[in-house]
Amino acid sequence: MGFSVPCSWFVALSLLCMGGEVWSDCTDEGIHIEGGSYLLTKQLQSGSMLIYKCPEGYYPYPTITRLCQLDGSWTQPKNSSPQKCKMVECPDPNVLEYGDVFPPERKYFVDNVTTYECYSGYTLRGSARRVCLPNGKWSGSSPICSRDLGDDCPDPGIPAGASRTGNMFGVGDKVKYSCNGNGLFLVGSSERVCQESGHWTGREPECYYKHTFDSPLDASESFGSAIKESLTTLEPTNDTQEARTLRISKRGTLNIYIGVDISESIDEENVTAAKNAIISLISKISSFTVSPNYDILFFSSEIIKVVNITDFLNAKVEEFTIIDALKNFKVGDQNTAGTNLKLVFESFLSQMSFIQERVGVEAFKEHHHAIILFTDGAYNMGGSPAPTVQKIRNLVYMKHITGDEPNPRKDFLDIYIFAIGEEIFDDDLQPLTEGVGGKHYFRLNKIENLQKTFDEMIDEEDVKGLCGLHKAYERDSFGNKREMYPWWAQIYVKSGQKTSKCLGSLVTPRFILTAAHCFSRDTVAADVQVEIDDGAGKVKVVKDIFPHQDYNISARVDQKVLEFYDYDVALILLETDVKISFQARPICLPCTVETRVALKLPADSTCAQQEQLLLKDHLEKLSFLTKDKNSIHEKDAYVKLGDTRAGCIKHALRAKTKIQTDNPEIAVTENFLCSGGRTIDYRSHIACKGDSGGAVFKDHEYRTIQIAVVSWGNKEMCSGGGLKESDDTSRDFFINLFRVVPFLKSYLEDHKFKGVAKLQFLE
Ligand SMILES: *[C@@H]1O[C@H](CO)[C@@H](O)[C@H](O)[C@H]1NC(C)=O
Ligand SMILES: *[C@@H]1O[C@H](CO)[C@@H](O)[C@H](O)[C@H]1NC(C)=O
Ligand SMILES: *[C@@H]1O[C@H](CO)[C@@H](O)[C@H](O)[C@H]1NC(C)=O
Ligand SMILES: *[C@@H]1O[C@H](CO)[C@@H](O)[C@H](O)[C@H]1NC(C)=O
Ligand SMILES: CC(=O)N[C@H]1CO[C@H](CO)[C@@H](O)[C@@H]1O
Repeated sequence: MGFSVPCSWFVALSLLCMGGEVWSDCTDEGIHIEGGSYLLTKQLQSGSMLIYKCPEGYYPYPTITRLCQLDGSWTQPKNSSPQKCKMVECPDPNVLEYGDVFPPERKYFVDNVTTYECYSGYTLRGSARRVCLPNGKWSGSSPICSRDLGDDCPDPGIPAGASRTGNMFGVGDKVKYSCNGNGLFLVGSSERVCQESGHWTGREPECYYKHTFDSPLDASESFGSAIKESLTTLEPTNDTQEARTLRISKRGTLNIYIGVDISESIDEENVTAAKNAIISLISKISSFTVSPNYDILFFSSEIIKVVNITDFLNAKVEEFTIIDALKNFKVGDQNTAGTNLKLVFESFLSQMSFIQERVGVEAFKEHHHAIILFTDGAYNMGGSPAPTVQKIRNLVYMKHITGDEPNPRKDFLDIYIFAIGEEIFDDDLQPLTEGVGGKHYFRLNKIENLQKTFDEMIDEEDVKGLCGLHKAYERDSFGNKREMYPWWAQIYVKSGQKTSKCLGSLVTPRFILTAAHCFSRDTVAADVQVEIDDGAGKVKVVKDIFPHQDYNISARVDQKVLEFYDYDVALILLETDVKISFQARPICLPCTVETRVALKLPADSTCAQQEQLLLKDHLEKLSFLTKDKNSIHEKDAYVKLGDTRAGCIKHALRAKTKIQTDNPEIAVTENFLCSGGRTIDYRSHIACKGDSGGAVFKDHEYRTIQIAVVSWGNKEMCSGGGLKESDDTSRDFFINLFRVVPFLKSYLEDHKFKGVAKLQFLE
């Protein structure tokens, strides 16, 4: 060859060795496949990749891809049998101990059904019936026949296709797995140790063929639980607690490094699909309470940095900035020939070293690192990435860990690899994964499955408990925006022939918070109807209503306040729980433990600290909602605090029909927040009649915290409702929830209501 780059068999896979010289073309002779089809990446030119395709349930055999070589010949698979589509096989289930497998066969193919029975005296765990699936895996879970012999750990069983050494299941005992037979390789933990907790380390390994793939559901379940474990902020309640559950301590930082292969082996149109999958991943991660730092790059023979993690050290980087950077990325003139996986790890390593230098060694100890790589693993430049991965381990573990040596820092590094491509280099890729617990190596045969994996990754069930969690953008086209404001409720109150409307907010699955003035003294539960569309019926039956005990509209008539709205809050108790989902979820309330966690305040922080954080400036921008026909809109409320408050509340006196005193503080007590007015810089919206009782809220990252309740205004400016802007003197008054905590606590925390979920308030 006319140039000096050494060409290994690996390099022969790429275009790199072709230089600019003219080479002979290949022919289409003898390349067809029985029962399938093929495609060519560059017709019959040298360097073209031939990719065989088979219908579902079949795989190309003996090879998946062939390359048109420089001399005009196609690479030949080692096995010279004619190319055809073979039926997908599942690994041998006849490895069951103390039980029988029906039917006993030598091989099992797609749709074959097996059933399992244990010998007498043994009980079955796992699936009694399994079906061989088109992705080469058995449905369900491994059957295990075991007898209770008082072992510390349960019998870990033997996965299909594998054999196990080690039959002792006491604390410290070790079992080892390998896969039997031709073409099978092990994915997952090859070794598991029985722990004091009665659990085995790691996760049951699996035996894969080259034609075995993870379904998006498999991948999302295992990746989702692994990533969730590192994302959920778990606070150390007990310092002697096992270190594993403390992946991110209060001060902890999560750094996520993402690398996407765009070399020719993963074809170009799929880059968009990969980008969308990453956007989906980032949005999923952001639905947790932790906001990680990201480093995102695309790579081939060179790397293209899209998001630089060092930017996060200087300032907060918003999620949309990251997403925009990803969306705007285009594969341009970059040299996409060749793959340098080593360079990718070197880049991540240098970023880690940079972070360590910047934050210092002590603070770096609190940094958790997760590398997520998407590639087929066909690196052909730069050499093996393994030594660089070792350097990353040494850096994060803060020492060189060998063999079975205990590693107290093992929870601080995870390397996940999503192997995607027509032909995957498992032997090179799998050893690069790192981390304890969940699975770290995934094989996906289609890039679409990547997006599905992340879409399904975090189950709504998993984040059910989180108050105020919401999506940042409207996802449905009906304009009902439930996913943005999952806590909003519509309230109808009947009074004789008339029905009036208020808004409210879901604060626990059973309670709605609203304004007391929505009800009259005679209102009973049967007059009230709550609508909140949780997917299980829109209309909710009301069991009881509880206005604040000090609410009394005529309490200050003698002081010339004809309508006095202090303590204008009420709680509505529903007959049954609202079904919690992304469409219906409680908002966070002040002075609760949940809000403390959402605000990432320390465990010993106070209610006053929450207030300072949420209402800190002399002007604080809050929001509230209005309903207009069938859609809801967000309104701005600039609340005047500190020295600007007096100037705001004096306009209360304009409400002549309600207030005839000349001292505004008699009508507007300290319990009210004041909003409205306009300047060059801002303009509040004005509350309309139907907005009463609605939440006045503020978002903190992905959580919404209710700060006040819409109570009354000094001017009637919007009979029709909708988004009306304030004029110079229009003002709205909201009940500040920080002033009515004892009321909230008495209903939401105390044990008055059997079977109703309680909130935990701060001391
Ligand atoms: C398993 O599947 C193969 C291929 O479809 C079929 O020929 C065979 O009869 C099946 N065996 C059983 C026990 O269903
Ligand atoms: C912490 O956990 C350990 C082990 O579970 C227990 O023995 C100890 O009493 C706990 N300490 C506190 C303060 O709860
Ligand atoms: C990332 O940013 C740091 C410092 O801001 C810089 O030194 C480094 O070169 C950047 N990395 C890349 C790959 O652009
Ligand atoms: C409301 O306040 C007025 C004036 O102080 C008082 O007469 C009345 O009894 C109060 N109503 C209730 C229900 O407490
Ligand atoms: C690896 C992979 O998923 N390749 C896909 C790239 O995009 C084309 C066209 O959309 C698909 O046919 C390939 O399967």
